[in-house]
Amino acid sequence: MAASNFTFTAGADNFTDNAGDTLTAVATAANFTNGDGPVDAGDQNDTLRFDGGGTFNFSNTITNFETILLNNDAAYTFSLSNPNIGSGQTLAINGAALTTGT
Ligand SMILES: [Ca+2]
Ligand SMILES: [Ca+2]
Repeated sequence: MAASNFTFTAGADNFTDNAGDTLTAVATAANFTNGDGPVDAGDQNDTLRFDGGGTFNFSNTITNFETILLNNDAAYTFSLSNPNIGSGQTLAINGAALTTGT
């Protein structure tokens, strides 16, 4: 099983991960935008990592990620839609980096 990495850019990003790869995609508030998608992480346990907080609106076409990793101690707001998580799938949010109480 190979590991692959992708970093979102300021422009419109679209890609499909290779079958069998475990993907880590890195996003920030500046480069994860409404214009992004389709982004299909495909099979395996794939991670969408957010470096820094912000407000993130997921496109309907961002699919097949299993984990959202909040990589910094910051405030995050997410808007997801049904197609982001396929039938019978789960999406875990890892907030271990969040250490500031509110
Ligand atoms: Ca982008
Ligand atoms: Ca996946």
